[in-house]
Amino acid sequence: MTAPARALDAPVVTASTESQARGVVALYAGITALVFALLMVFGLLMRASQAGVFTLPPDRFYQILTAHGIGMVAISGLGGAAVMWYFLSRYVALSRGILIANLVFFLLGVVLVLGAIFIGGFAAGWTFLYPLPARSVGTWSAGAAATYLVGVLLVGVGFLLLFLDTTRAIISKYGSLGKALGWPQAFGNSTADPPPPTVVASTVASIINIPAIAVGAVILTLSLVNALAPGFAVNALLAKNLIYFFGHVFINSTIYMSVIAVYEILPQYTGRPWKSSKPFLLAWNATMLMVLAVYPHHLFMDYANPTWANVLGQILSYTSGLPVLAVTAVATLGYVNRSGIKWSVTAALLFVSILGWSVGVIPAIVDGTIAINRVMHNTLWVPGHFHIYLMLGMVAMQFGFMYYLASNRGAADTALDRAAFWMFVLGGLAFATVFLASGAMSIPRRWAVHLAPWIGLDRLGAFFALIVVAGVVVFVTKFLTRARSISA
Ligand code: HEM
Ligand SMILES: [Cu+2]
Repeated sequence: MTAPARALDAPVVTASTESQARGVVALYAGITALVFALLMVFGLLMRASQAGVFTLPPDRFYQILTAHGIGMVAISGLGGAAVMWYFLSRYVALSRGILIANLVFFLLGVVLVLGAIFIGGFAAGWTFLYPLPARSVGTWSAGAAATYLVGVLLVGVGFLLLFLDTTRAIISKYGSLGKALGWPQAFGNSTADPPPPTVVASTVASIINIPAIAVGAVILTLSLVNALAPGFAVNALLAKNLIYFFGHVFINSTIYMSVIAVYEILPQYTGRPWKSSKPFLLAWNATMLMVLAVYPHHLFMDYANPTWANVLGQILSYTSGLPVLAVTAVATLGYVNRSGIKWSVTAALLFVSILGWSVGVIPAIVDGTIAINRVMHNTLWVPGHFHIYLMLGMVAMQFGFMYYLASNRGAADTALDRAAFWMFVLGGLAFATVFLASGAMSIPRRWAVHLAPWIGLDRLGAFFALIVVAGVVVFVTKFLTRARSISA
């Protein structure tokens, strides 16, 4: 490359390419906003049906459950990629073509997945647990299962391209992944400036997703063959290991991409730039390794899985996400404390996202304990914990990013925005707490039909879900009315 020498952290894109790319990022964010709202309405429908407000036929319920699960996971990836790309492109030269290609794969995949579910009746859950896709007992056809699997595969291919591109761009700028992870500063005594937090987080998200998506593609392909030629069998325990390695890493990486919004935007409010301190670098490196090995916590009920793997799953459940969360939470409090911060909706969403992530990890750790998991595993405790850190953590980061984009275009916060913020935060916390309480009462998860004694909590859950949805509709409307000017 013969580009002129430039300071390591100087922007590498010109103003015009930046505004073109910003258009694609705004499109990503706009689609993310809309899909979040739609899938939350799906969630509300499920909760209202469990509550007996109206009745979804069970087959429809499981279709919606499948769509809500796979849709939320995929769209979180898209929204996370938007945050990562927007900020990472300030430091390294990313390919706009790949950004567009990922979106095309995504949309094609979504069409297939939606068709498989709502036309084909596929309802095996987003985790397409082997051999369920091929054993529908007549509920859906092999063609529907195959369509779903191919759709998810297409989405995966798009993301794989994107992460290969971020990896390529990072290596070509920093020389090696180790340097982009700050190894010389973390483990050596280099006094050179460490890579900025955005680069560190993006490097981790890219590194962990490449094997995760590759493994996902393997099991999707094997399941596809099994759906079309049932004589071809796969070891079910191996299949489950592959699926959860992929699923755990991918969904966690959405948090690691989205938290970049906190690193980049909050300093604009506090006036204190976020630094890659030594603990910060060590934490990200530690989490990168642990997140790859913690997934056996999804297999505690699989007694045939090797005990050592499950023990590893338990221990790492206590430690895997903690380093990054701890350095981020402590630094957030430190940066915000006495900074004279002005609490716009953007800043408030980003701040709350760190609280939501922190709070959600506590019931997650409880569930990651084998002795407790034996009791709680298939209860609503599980959706209870992940709705906290996904909705009040990761999704809050992404909406914070959207408010940031909109307010950069002069959109002032209104009283309605502030009301929506509180509806989202308080409604979301209450909604998830009802799940936790239901789990503590051993109410099972993934049941379309609930027994009479559970209905009271279900109604409460549906009521709080409605509040969240109302808040999110405000968020989304605000962003979409501004999105066109962001891309201009
Ligand atoms: C208003 C917001 C939301 C509502 C009302 C809602 C509602 C629900 C309900 C009722 C379930 C099924 C619980 C059961 O097993 O009985 C569920 C599952 C789930 N939700 Fe949500 N949800 C919301 C937001 C989110 C968000 C933001 C995410 C992720 C970004 C998410 C991801 C999931 C996942 C992965 C499942 C598990 C699906 C499965 O068991 O296969 N949800 N949600
Ligand atoms: Cu997990």
